[in-house]
Amino acid sequence: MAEMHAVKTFARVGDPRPSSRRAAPPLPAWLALPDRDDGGEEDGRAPRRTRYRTIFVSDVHLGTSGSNAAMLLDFLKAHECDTLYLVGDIVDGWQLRKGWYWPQPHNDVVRAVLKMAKHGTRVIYIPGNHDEHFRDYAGLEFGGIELLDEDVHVTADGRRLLVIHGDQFDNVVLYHKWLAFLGDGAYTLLLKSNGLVNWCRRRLGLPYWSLAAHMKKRVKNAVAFISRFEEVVAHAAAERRVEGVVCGHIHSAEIRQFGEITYYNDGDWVESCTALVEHGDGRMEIIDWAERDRQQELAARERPRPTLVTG
Ligand SMILES: [Mn+2]
Repeated sequence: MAEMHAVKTFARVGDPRPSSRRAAPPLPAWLALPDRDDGGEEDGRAPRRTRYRTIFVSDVHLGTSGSNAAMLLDFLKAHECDTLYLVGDIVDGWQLRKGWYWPQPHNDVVRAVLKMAKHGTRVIYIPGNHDEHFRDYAGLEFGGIELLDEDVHVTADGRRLLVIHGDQFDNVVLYHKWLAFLGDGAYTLLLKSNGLVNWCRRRLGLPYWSLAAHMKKRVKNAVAFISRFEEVVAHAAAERRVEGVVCGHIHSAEIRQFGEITYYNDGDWVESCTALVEHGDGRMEIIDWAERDRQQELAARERPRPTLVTG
């Protein structure tokens, strides 16, 4: 409403303001941040960091050439938080087994996370299907990083959010249409079957069968798949009697309401470069770090070149 009103005001006849100054919606804080070279590291000042209550990242796929590790490193260095959730597929164990690929930025990401843990950030690692080897260590702690199968995060405004990678729902998404006829018993069975199928594949030395990857390759209508996945995850959250769910897995950042349940997906650092953050008051937001990069690039191009001073 306020936006409409503003547009109306600017459209007034004889308005002396230049037409280029349209009433644009306010930029999100993460886009309006100072330039990276304003970090002040060179002249000894501590780099300016934005603080959030919680940061959620997933699907980094370290150990693969597709991982935007340098971008994530840049993101981590620009932020502070009380709790950092690593929501699965951080290290791609399946790819690493095929051939070792571990460039410096991948190492730097691991070091940055360990450093955060050392300096008081609570770091919780919830393994996904590509780093499911870590699932055997759930409940243990390594270098200040807690490994958990899943967690319930309580936001500053008291909402309980189930935090889970999301691959657990692959089979349910596949057989979604049947569910309407089969009911909750079959649903629970399907949830368990995914783990069982992939447990067997693992024993046989076969890689994880990812429905998400499979569907993206075969199905033209990925939108329908994503929307079905979101629905199924929200349904599972409702059964767990929480107010929302945070997941990753399908590489598609989103905040969406399904009845009483808020569905959050923190996206990925392969296809996009997104994270989910919780502000001090419990408000949640998706940060698009690649978009911020693009904006800074544009701003740098528009900035006048420094004039050469002689003498
Ligand atoms: Mn995954």
